Amino acid sequence: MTERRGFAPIALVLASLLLLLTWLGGHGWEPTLAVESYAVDSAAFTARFEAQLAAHATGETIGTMSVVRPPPGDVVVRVRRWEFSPALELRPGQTYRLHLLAEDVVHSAAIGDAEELLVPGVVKVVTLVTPPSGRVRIQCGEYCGLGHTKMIGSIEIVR
Ligand SMILES: [Cu+2]
Repeated sequence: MTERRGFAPIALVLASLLLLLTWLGGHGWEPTLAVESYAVDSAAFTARFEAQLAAHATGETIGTMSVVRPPPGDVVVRVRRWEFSPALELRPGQTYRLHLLAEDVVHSAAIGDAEELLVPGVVKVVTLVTPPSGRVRIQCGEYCGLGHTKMIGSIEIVR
């Protein structure tokens, strides 16, 4: 008898666990935040930025920002008040290495639940395996002035 009464709470716990796992499954995609970083001089970085723009810009813009559709692999992202540039269109289920450089002051790149501090002069490389669809939210998590709260990058997943 005691065992039977004990069943209801256990079933409830199991059901809750199942719900939790289902919920987690729905949020299963997580970015891999790399731990790689290297020093760079800004002229060299700008040259890479411009080369990427020349090779992979779609011709579209979002506001004043160019939209770039780079192939999987290395992607150059310039971070400054108050933008992550360029706007990116990435393919689903591919691996990209975002080379992020803060050009003016300290910023950060918050992607998912993780965050990388960005200090001028040092590139942080974030490895990103893209989700099947939707957008990847990247925003600044380090107060950097008036436009900080609107400093959100545009990464759209396109086929
Ligand atoms: Cu900021």
